[in-house]
Amino acid sequence: MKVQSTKNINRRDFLKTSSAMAAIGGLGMKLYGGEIVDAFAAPAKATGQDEWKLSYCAGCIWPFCSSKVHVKDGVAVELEGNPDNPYNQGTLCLRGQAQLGNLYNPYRVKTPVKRTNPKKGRDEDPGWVEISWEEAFDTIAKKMKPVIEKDPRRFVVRMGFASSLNESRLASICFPAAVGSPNSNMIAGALCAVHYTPKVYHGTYVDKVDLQRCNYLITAGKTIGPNYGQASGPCRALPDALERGMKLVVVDPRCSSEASKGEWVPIRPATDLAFGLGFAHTMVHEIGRLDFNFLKVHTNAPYLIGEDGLYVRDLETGKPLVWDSVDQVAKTFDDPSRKDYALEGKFEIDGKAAAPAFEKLKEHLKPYTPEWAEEITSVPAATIRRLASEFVEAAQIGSTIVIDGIELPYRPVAFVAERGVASHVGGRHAHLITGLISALVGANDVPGSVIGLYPGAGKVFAQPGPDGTLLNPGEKMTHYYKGRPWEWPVNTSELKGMYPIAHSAPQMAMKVIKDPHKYGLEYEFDVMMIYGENSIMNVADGDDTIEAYNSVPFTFSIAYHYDETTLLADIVLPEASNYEREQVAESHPVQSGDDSTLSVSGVVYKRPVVDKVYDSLQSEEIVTELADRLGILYGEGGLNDINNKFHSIKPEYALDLNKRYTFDEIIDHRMKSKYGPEIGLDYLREHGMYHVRLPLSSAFYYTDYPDDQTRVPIYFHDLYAVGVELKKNMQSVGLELPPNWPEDKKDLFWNKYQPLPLWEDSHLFTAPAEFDLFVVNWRALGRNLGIGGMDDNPFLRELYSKLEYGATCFFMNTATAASKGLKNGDKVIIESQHGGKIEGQLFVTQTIHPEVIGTAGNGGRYSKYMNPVSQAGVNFNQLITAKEGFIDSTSGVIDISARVKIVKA
Ligand SMILES: Nc1nc2c(c(=O)[nH]1)N[C@H]1C(S)=C(S)[C@@H](COP(=O)(O)OP(=O)(O)OC[C@H]3O[C@@H](n4cnc5c(=O)[nH]c(N)nc54)[C@H](O)[C@@H]3O)O[C@H]1N2
Ligand SMILES: Nc1nc2c(c(=O)[nH]1)N[C@H]1C(S)=C(S)[C@@H](COP(=O)(O)OP(=O)(O)OC[C@H]3O[C@@H](n4cnc5c(=O)[nH]c(N)nc54)[C@H](O)[C@@H]3O)O[C@H]1N2
Ligand SMILES: [Mo]
Repeated sequence: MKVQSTKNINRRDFLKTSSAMAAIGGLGMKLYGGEIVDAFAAPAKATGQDEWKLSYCAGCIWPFCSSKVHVKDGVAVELEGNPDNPYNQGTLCLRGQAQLGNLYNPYRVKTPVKRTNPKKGRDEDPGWVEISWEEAFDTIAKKMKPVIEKDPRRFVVRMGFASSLNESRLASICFPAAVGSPNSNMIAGALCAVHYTPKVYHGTYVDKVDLQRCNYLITAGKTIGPNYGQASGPCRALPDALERGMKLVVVDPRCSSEASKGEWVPIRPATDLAFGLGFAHTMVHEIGRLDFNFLKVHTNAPYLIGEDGLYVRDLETGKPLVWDSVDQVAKTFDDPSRKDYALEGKFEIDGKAAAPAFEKLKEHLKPYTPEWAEEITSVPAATIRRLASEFVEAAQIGSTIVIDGIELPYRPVAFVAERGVASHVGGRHAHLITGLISALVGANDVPGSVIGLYPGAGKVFAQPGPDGTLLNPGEKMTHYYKGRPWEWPVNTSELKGMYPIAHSAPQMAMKVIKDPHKYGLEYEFDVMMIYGENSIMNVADGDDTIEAYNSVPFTFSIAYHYDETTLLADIVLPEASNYEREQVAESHPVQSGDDSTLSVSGVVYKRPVVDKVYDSLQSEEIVTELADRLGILYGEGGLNDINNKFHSIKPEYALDLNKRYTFDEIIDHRMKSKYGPEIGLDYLREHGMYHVRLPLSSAFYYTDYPDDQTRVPIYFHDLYAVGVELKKNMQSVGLELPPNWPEDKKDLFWNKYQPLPLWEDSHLFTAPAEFDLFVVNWRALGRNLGIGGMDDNPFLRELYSKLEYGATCFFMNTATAASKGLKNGDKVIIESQHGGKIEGQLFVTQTIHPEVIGTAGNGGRYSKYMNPVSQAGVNFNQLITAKEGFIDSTSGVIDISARVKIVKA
């Protein structure tokens, strides 16, 4: 087959190509690829159509930038941002602008296919043969039926971010639930265990910064928008805040575009916990100016901790006790007779020693001086001291601000972290300590600080739990508080009982799929569904993933293009592309924002803007048909029932359990249930969106924090309690550690459950000396994930190589290069302590820490069936590992850094 590279085509040519492609859709197309010249041969049919259709982008995981699509003669020819949307206000980012490439991509899956080569592997050609949808559905149903009858757990789903762009989650979550399988593995999260800290401090799975009022912002291992060029809120709010005079401090091994607009604090990778400990030490032991009132009534600082590390509880009510420093007696945390809380001191309760959590924290922080932190992080002690005192100063402890007539604490500071901090061994503690530092000055869910996600929903997400600490029954991740239930024999592929508060653990599941009995399962896997995930390229130990996938007898993939995981499927089902889908997405401000969006939320809507270019279906249509054939669409526990429950559809709009719906009808039910009878399909079709602006004060959950009842931790009691429980459960079946966790790394497993973060050396600090550098990776502007077909899109690939300066190169510090006798442009090999190797070109720069090698994004895709432009760059993930002992035991996260050496190629 001849595949023509589209590497060099320019925009005009591409659009010509695209127009024609639509017109030839359905004609004798090649299974994949196709000569671009073919397309010119068949001009679009003139129908006189010339209109702008309302839609939204879905080119990244925050799919709520509204767009308009110019459609002429049945062909989408132009995209624009829709000014009516308060988030993107008429703009689209570069990825959004390139989405026509997603629609008219000749390398899409064009028709259902089956493989004819039974051998599966990196170099095996699947030998795709075109089949009808009927044959595809029939084959899959025949394979699945016996599984459902025998043991539905034998069905496993591997889904990634490309699946979650479809907010219905009908295929990725509801379908496996209707099958009755608990094995629905989310790929996203293996390298970004970022939800725990926002959950603990705000009750929502991510948080955001109030940039309109913040005066001093520290980000660590996180971009708050502009780094990946978001078109919605943050991209405008950050520059505005900087212009207003907000100070931005960026703690990162590399100087990102954001860092270049503020103070860059170069840090040795994976040492953020040490930085946080040194920072907190300075605040508590040297500055001593904290928000003591907030600590007393809104944190667990006064809770008495016993010798066992757990809360000391009132025997009668079971409530945690505090020490009333006036009455000199222990009382329950919410006793209305309290006069004052002791934060320090040592007490005796029922003959046993106890001390307030704050006392414990203070004692714990003592050895972690800035000098100690300097040794580990390479950040000078003087810098840590200066930043801590600037932070405390800027916090304006005690000040208030009136918003909507409500007087609220005003703390215009924020310390936020994300993937770069959280995704290391010890990363959960490192992330938590940023929340702790903010809490020490009361900068939690108040104006100017870090706040929860959904405006107006404080009452839902910041509810008081029985211990007085924040509990959030409003979202589906409540396991973070108490841990998922213990299971023995092991029930789930992700070992949820042994990693009860892990983010998501597709990398564990990959091992379990390969070797179920070794991990304590009593069953094997018979059928696998792949949907928009790439655990070969995006996670770690790709060859192990291939082996695991090969061990499942039958696999089907709902696919947009022939990505690497899809190459291992037996049947491939073509998915409609972004602009061919009917879909809704919830909009709410993320990461950061200003008053234009902070209290706005709603929904965006789209429907196909053109006729299907190829013979594809939406995933919702696919699984509805499958469920029907499998007899799991109707009745209690059927797909309709699960859909009702998953989206909490109100009874009056609930789907009839015995009716087959089209997906637009389902959208109508869901939207009316959520927004009222007026906001159904008709409304959304006319307007393309629905947004509600609430009073600004509703963005700050503090307004819903009852004193004494909605506390956040400065002592990670619940994390510790989960560990205590886990140890007990494991011991009850004779285990000291999960299967395969190395004996000599036992402490590394259990210490991550400590209530106060301990610094410990991970494998990054004990690697053989020849691996003298650290490697890091970050999201690139034109490729922050593989969704929206970013890797396969010639526009984006071209922009990516130009905009992200040196993007497909290895960044190395100028001084380091000189000391190694290397220069800009040299061909080099990076070899990891774990054995992986990648080859590329050196980019010598001062914008990276001297001990670090860095590379942006993820490339080097090897599927020969995708556009060849996707092969550019390197697959960073070959340098890291998902092996037990090298991951964080609490989050399950894979360390995104490794020690490496570099040699000239
Ligand atoms: N090197 C490196 N690795 C990373 C990251 C990184 O920054 N750098 N980020 C990590 C993080 S934080 C995450 S969350 C994960 C995400 O990892 P995944 O969840 O795997 O997400 P993606 O790569 O975005 O997309 C998955 C697959 O879907 C395909 N695809 C694209 N569009 C569509 C579509 O419309 N439909 C279907 N069915 N498939 C589609 C893509 O080609 C890709 O193969 O990656 C992690 N891996
Ligand atoms: N528009 C848009 N938004 C997105 C996404 C998207 O695809 N599109 N993806 C979403 C997803 S899945 C995720 S997980 C988040 C990720 O969001 P972020 O975590 O903000 O993104 P990254 O660029 O992956 O990594 C952040 C930074 O960590 C730095 N870093 C690496 N190692 C270390 C370290 O050891 N210490 C410190 N301090 N820094 C380090 C990197 O240099 C990089 O600058 O973004 C989400 N937001
Ligand atoms: Mo992620």
